[in-house]
Amino acid sequence: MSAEAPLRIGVVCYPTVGGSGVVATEIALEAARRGHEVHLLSYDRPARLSRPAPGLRFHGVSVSAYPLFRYPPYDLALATRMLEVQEEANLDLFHVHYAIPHAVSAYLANAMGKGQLRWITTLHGTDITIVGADRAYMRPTRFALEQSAAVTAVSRFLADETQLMFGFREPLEVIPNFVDTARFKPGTAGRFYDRPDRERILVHASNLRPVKRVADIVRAFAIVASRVPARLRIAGDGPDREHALAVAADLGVADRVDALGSLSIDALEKLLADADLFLSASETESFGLSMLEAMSCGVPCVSTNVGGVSEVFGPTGRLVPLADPAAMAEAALSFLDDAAAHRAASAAARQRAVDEFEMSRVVERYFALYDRVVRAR
Ligand code: GMT
Repeated sequence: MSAEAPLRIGVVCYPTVGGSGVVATEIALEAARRGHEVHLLSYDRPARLSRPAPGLRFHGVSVSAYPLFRYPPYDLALATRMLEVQEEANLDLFHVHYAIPHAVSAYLANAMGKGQLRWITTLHGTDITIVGADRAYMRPTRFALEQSAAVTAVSRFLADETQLMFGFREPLEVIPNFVDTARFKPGTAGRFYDRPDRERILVHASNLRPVKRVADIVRAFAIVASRVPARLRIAGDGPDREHALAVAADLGVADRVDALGSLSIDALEKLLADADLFLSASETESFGLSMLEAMSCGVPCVSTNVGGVSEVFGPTGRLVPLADPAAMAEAALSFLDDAAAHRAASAAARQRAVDEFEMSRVVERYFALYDRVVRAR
């Protein structure tokens, strides 16, 4: 079979705005554009699957709300749906994103289907660094990874963590996340030094979970805003939204913080394209997809020096210690108080996104892997 032969591919992911769902959906859409038959399974339509796409079918997975089930068994419902789709479409392979519980559901579907399924598992982050390290999930996750036809990780950091924390000894390919640099590109509105009010637009985009430490971003922003005209735009929604807004009120910057909620991809592109700086204060970040999208828009990034972020930044952006909003503010001001430094950082960020993480080139590596897995049957 040649790399170009159309395949029948099942993709399993979480549908939320989080990066793994974005990566999975973009791969699925690209596979469909290239003529493969794609079946995408999730409990909801993924955020980036806003329009119907020829060649791609969405299969919803529903879990019944039986009163006895304090914890509805999604992994069982997913395994059943995977096997049904396998039988109906005679898939060549599944590609599951985020190990828990997707890889375990794949194993179960395969066992029920007497060995019909092959699946590739892509590790994204907390499936290894936080959730996977929980004793309750560790053994089934490691087992399902060992049974996968191939396992990939989105950064070297995550691959190393998987080997270290899981004692995982099988081959593990690093395929980084990617960005469509034609969509995520610098805007036409110019940067702060082009605007009459010289207001600096700082952005953050995430699912606002505790791991993102959004309050640290607000604290860093308050320092920045005490030195230069500035506004913070927060995209996304999650459990720490109210806390972040309360910190903004305590620090007297509530009127300069916009909590925008979940955005469509078009709105996110516009937000990033017109921004001056992206801030990330995460406790851990295996990759940091929204930062890559910001870089692609020519937006310099400042992030905590955690996980795989340095692999994404390369020589661009600035890394600061965890839980140090003052250091984050100083790093931010090094770009926001110096137009020449900002121009250089903006160009370097865009260049790195184009050179290292352009979607079509990275996705090609997944298709090569699909081909290898199918050939090895
Ligand atoms: O692992 C998570 O927290 C969720 C996951 C997701 O579904 O968004 O995020 C991870 O995967 C992204 C896509 O590969 C990465 O860009 C994020 O860095 C990673 N998050 C963490 O490691 C905290």
